[in-house]
Amino acid sequence: MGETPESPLTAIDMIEQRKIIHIDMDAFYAAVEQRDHPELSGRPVIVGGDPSSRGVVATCSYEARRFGVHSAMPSARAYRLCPQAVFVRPRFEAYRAVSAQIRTLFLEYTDLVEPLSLDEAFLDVTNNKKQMQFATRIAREILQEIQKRTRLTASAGVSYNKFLAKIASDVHKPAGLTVVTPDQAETFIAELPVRRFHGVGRVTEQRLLARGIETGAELRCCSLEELERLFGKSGKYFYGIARGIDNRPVTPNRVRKSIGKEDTLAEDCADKGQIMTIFGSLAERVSALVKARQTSGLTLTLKVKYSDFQTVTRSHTQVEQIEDADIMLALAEQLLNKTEAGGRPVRLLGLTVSNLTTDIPVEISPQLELPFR
Ligand code: TTP
Repeated sequence: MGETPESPLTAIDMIEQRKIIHIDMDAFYAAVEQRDHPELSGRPVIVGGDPSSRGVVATCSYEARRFGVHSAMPSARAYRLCPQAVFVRPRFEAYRAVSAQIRTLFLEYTDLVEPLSLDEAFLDVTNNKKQMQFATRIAREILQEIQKRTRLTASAGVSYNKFLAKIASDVHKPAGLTVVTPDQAETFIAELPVRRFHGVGRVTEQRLLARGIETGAELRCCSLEELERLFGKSGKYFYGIARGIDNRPVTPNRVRKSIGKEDTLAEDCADKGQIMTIFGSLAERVSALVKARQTSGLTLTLKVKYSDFQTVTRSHTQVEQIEDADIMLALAEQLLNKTEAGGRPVRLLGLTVSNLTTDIPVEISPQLELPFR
């Protein structure tokens, strides 16, 4: 175990069964706010941007979810759905502190801890420091201990691979524990709507639905060739997970795949000159980050979100390393010409360098890319 075999279709899961736990804190930022401000408990709480701005919702309490409010929704819309909600600004320091507490706890069980964000991690407890036999028992103990140490609740998924553990943790939220055993996996996956599969975003979902593929059972009917035609390299991954196979190891030190920045504009903009000025500033910032990490990349990706929220990306890959702002800006201009920006007003612009030439460990940080203005 530990190494990813060449093909995800080699059923390592069946040969040497692993014990994987996925832990995810419940309504994380909102729960921390309710804990620290008891007058907010039991009330709809929305953490994120101010409703009078163009900001978005980072998350909200379960009381607010009943009104249809959810993450990434414009705060102004959240306010219309739930005017009685209390809007609060995120306090990342508080969230980081909790994140450190739960991480310390996880490390008491295993060193194979892979954080996905501040409030979420995979643990491989196949061989654990407490010599405990049952992963379910470990998960239950961890949930209790999280509650004791942080006065917050979390949910857990237990299974034999990451894919299943992650989906399972979402099944009985909040404060839930869900186990998917190898015998249950086939039925569990067959009934899942494809949107719940990790890695299926809105675009992929639409492509699958357009082909009449709505559930795991239907995904399983697709041949490997068909899935590779549809999704390129990811085709193999989808083929595997439809069969309950996911050999990805729990990797404690994930490496960063890209370095980028994006800006939501204060107002929609259709002026190409102004758009290039913003790319100038983005290029400066991305270049500074790339240099600070002593790396460079071979691919530059430009992102444009039009005022109707449609998002497009354009990429360029070259053999020379990309690290200087002026090179990024020149490439950005070429890429921008392949979009409709200017002709169509834009609301967000982004620039990302990927194909990095050195391994940079991921530092887990809050999702700052969302505008909290
Ligand atoms: P999630 O784990 O996706 O959500 P959650 O913990 O708020 O709620 P759930 O109980 O359904 O898991 O995200 C963790 C935190 O990350 C969340 O509290 C706020 C932040 N976040 C954003 O800032 N923007 C986003 O779009 C999302 C999805 C999360």
